[in-house]
Amino acid sequence: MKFNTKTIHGGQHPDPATGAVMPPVYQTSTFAQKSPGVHGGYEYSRAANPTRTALENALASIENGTRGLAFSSGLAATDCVLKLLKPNDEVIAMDDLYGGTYRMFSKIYQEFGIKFHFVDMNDLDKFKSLINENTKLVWVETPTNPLMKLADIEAVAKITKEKNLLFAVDNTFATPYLQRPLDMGADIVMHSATKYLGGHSDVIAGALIVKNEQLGEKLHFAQFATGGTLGPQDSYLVLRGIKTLHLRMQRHCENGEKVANFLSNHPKVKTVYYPGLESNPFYDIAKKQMQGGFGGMVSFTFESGKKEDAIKFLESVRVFTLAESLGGVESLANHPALMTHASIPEDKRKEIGITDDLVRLSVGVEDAEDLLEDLRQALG
Ligand code: P1T
Repeated sequence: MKFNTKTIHGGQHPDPATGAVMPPVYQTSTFAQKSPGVHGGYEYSRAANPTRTALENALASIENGTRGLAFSSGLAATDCVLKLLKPNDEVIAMDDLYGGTYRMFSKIYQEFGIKFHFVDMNDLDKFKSLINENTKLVWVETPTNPLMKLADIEAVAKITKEKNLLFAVDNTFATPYLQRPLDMGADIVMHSATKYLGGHSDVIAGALIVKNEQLGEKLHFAQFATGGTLGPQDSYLVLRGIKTLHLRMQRHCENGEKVANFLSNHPKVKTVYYPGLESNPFYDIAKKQMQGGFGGMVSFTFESGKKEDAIKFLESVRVFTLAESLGGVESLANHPALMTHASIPEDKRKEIGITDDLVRLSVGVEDAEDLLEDLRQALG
């Protein structure tokens, strides 16, 4: 089955009780049993719920995995992976990450005795030099939030396989429409399903997808035992979103490219971060591992380098909405240093390039003309 068909039919069956084409929202916490322990596959909704199962099957299908797990947020999904670790274990993570992921690693799990190294995964020698007998997990976002850096998934996977390390890829920005990390050697794909998978800015959700069934069992055990599962109503919303993922992503990519080109030619704009620009240092990796476009996320800085110019721009947009989050049908604009990445200490932010004049755009699926006109007027 091709990807665009999988978004609609992958792992889906009409409801066995009624033939309903979309799974009903099984809004129940528990299921009647015939005799203690004898039931039809469902006992308690923290363990499994049929609406969540339908979503989890769709997730496994679109990422070419065997097992999908749906969580109450993207961070709950990440948290579940970290629960596979023990004190003294070490993690090597990409140096540019969503601020909340960095906060979880550095403020929660570091306190539990897990050591984190943050490195640019494009420096493979540096990456290899950090691996020791305690290293257990490699964590990569590609493209990264907010600087749109890429890691070569196949190259990293070659090393993690040799060294027997778990390799997780946060595929939130690319989505499986553009990139399928499990096919490139990653062990775990993670999503903030709040974003493109849900697609309509109306749900907080997360996902993990794996190929290896044993690993899937371990993750399901950690999820069931600690409780970060997604409710049936929200599972339904994400499943509905996935049905149009390919249509939305096609337009996100077209509009993203137009916005990136427009900004690249604007005299007030200094640097545009978009993997689809030929001038982008990650363009070759993007061509290799992202198929069918480069996504709808675009970040940029101002020629003046001034924070005030970024703020003025963000206060002036009219079609774009100034808000956290991304990946919905509507265009959003964000100031990473003051908003999504404020939890990263200032010196760290500056070191990796999250400057005070950096603006991040989530380019939606509106008419591109209206988006460009809005950017033109807001840039002044
Ligand atoms: O918000 P939540 O669903 O818990 O997902 C966390 C998360 C994980 N990974 C990436 C790449 C993300 O972008 C996010 C959430 N990001 C935002 C809310 C944001 O505006 O960047």
